[in-house]
Amino acid sequence: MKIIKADIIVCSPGRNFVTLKIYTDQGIYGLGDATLNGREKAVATYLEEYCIPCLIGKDPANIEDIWHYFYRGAYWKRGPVTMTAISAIDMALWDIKGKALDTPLYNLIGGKSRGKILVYSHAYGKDIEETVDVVGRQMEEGFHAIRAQSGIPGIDDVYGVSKADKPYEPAQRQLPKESLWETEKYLNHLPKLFKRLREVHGDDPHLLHDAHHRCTPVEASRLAKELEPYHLFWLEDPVSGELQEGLRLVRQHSVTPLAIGEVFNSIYDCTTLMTEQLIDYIRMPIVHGGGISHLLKVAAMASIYHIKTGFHGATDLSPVNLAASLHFDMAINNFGIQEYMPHQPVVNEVFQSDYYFDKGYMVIGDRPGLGVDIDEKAAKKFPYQRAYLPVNRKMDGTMFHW
Ligand code: KDG
Ligand code: MG
Repeated sequence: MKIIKADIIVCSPGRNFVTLKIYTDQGIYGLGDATLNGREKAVATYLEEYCIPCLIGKDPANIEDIWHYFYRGAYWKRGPVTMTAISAIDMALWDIKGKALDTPLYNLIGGKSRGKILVYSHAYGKDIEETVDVVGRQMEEGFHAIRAQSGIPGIDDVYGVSKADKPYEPAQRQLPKESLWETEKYLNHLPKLFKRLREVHGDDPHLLHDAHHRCTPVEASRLAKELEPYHLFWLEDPVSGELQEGLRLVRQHSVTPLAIGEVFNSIYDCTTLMTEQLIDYIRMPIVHGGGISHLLKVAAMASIYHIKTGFHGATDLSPVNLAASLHFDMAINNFGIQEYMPHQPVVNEVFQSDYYFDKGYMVIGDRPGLGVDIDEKAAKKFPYQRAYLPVNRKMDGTMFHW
């Protein structure tokens, strides 16, 4: 089999998505998600200008060799743009292999390790009581694991909380929105939220929280320690992860489980975290972490250190990535949990998938490959629109992590 052509489909059904479609001389094609929120065209150009010309004529069966061709062969290794492009190629090649062998992806990477995939939802409210109510509603919908974020008195714009009466979507079709932040207010507020959640909803639901890279190690240590009585499933991104050693302090001071990695893009971003057992869950998604081939290595290394996966799954990762993630979650032994933020219904006009939510779990079908397709005619109805994630400043104007 030979690769004869590859197209990039950039569309915006409610939000931007970049999809790579690789065609073979035997009529089989494969899809890969290449969406990097707020930097979509950078990945599309990298693929178009540098990767696709080198793909033509290659045998799509040689996934490992092609991965290294683009990783080692580029000389300029790693980085989110490059790794998202490599991830998209890798996903598309696994999709082709599954279709060629007429078997679902999970079968190619170990078969079924479980029957269904535990997912967590997003609950948020303008204040503690509203968040507590939303968590209750999601428990009634069947979720066993729920991420809780709430508005904070004195902070106008809080990560993970939608002010408008519509689903949370941080990327906006305007120049970056500037938010203002004060960590001290957040640290004082958060334990009150989780105290109330346990009072009202008891011990059963798995509760998660995303600190979204906002704390220093000592602030994160205080937070993780004060949250201990409420037994979180995980505290996510307690510190910014560029300095892996920053997690040491948090670990020394608390037994709250820690998750990190949604902005990582290679195994080298988390080797210290794994070998020193500084985390409990690794969140690098397939779309930004080097694809299925690289994540298999990350998951294998994680398993040695009792670390489980908890793939990023926000709505800026397309249904192609979600399908690949669910197959992966199904196959590996050290799967932990999958983030699940349902896409807006309009997204289903463009992408057709066979996964579905059932009583707190995702279930996948047995279509060959990733089991997801794209309707290119429908995609054309939703042209790309430039959008940015917000930026964040401290109250005095200093630039801060978002
Ligand atoms: O594009 C950025 C979002 O994907 C991110 O802010 C979402 O932190 C996130 C999460 O945990 O889903
Ligand atoms: Mg996050």
